[in-house]
Amino acid sequence: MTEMSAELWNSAARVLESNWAGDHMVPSHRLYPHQWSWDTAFIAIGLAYVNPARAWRDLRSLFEAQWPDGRVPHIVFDPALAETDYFPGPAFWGVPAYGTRPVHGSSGIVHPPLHAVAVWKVYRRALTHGASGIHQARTELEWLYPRLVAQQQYLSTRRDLGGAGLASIVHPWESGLDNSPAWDAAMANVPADMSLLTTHRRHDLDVVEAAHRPTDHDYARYVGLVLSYQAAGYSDTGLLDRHAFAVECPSFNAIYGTAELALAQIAGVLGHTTEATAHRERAQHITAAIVSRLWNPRTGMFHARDVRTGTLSPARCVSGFQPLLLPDLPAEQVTGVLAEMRSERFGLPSPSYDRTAPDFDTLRYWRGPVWINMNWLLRRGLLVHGRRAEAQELRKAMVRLVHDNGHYEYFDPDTGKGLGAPTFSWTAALALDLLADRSVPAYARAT
Ligand code: 2M8
Repeated sequence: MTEMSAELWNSAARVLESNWAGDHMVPSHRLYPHQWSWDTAFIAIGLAYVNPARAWRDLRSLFEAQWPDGRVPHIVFDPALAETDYFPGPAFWGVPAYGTRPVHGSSGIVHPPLHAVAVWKVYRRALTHGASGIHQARTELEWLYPRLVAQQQYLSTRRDLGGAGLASIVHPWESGLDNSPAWDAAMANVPADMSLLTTHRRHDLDVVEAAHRPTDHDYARYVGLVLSYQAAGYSDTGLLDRHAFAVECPSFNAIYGTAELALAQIAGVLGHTTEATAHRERAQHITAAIVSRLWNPRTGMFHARDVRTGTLSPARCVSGFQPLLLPDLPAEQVTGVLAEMRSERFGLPSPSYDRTAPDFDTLRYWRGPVWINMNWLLRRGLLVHGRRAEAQELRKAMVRLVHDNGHYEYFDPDTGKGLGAPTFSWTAALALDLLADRSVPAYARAT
């Protein structure tokens, strides 16, 4: 390891150590003090190198809060914290605690289902840890597998609002890419009742500059959408007729498809051969649906689809590259996405939004800054399609960015300056993985 790598490794391990909260990790103590769903997946991938027992504990903690209908909530609330430590907190969501873990309830919406991928990676890592590590990993795999399957089943049975085999998100928070321009067109139909912000106070602006966060206008809509979903007890039945936002996101669905591939590998290890085949077939169906519903041949990339109007968002966002994660993506789409990724609009590492768009914003959250998790997924997609040189270039760029600027939540795409939370868990965790893992995903295409 070079001196730079060793420094980065040690600082990343320290961030993860300081963000441990007893039985789960927090993304950041001040800004995000509870447990977040897809953060848990990214974090486990890196935590597996420095504390595998905690990686398993964190994943298990999240799934202990899974709802009876299979949904894995996007936030699980820590009972040791006050309502005012994060907005919207547990009382606002009004969800009971499911399962045995002593939590203060959860949110009612989901996050991208990256957990099967994380579980598979943590398991593979454990195989290098000797007999006791392997024994624990097998036990965890057996415990998690049916829960991961239930998570996918919730999405396929309750969230296929478009009826074509993709999962719809019903709140921008479900994408993990909160104020991405990908939702602007669909959000224009969502009423923004600004009076909601007089009764509900934002906590994020006490911690981070307003110019780096979503606007009040965005938050009024976010709150309104939760109230709308909550009105029928977070039921998905008839949602299209009564809820103002339903979108098929290319990143969410690419992860949804990739999860089936990871589940196929887990099912194989557990001896569920027929199920493994069914998972692989489902991944193929999801891939085909992404291509037929979200590809725009004129832009040469994937776009979010508004299920209520049947239209594709015009915005070019980094989420539109993520179907590269899928090994069966046809050559036309692979070539198109790679060309767009290398164009002057993006580059490596890719910003979250088209640099040439008039409203590209180098500071405002998911509307321009570079995010490590998105670029980590892009690197994985490049490896899946045998693009080793570009994957290596991206790996080096990410390592350099985090080393030089710190384990920030996101980065100014022009200067590299760190933005948002300064000791952010998934940035640290993925830095560890980038330093350690030069491998190619098992189902990568042969080159
Ligand atoms: C951000 O989202 C939360 C709401 O869930 C927020 O802004 O308060 C997003 O970046 C999301 O992707 C992430 O999981 C979460 C915690 O890191 O923060």
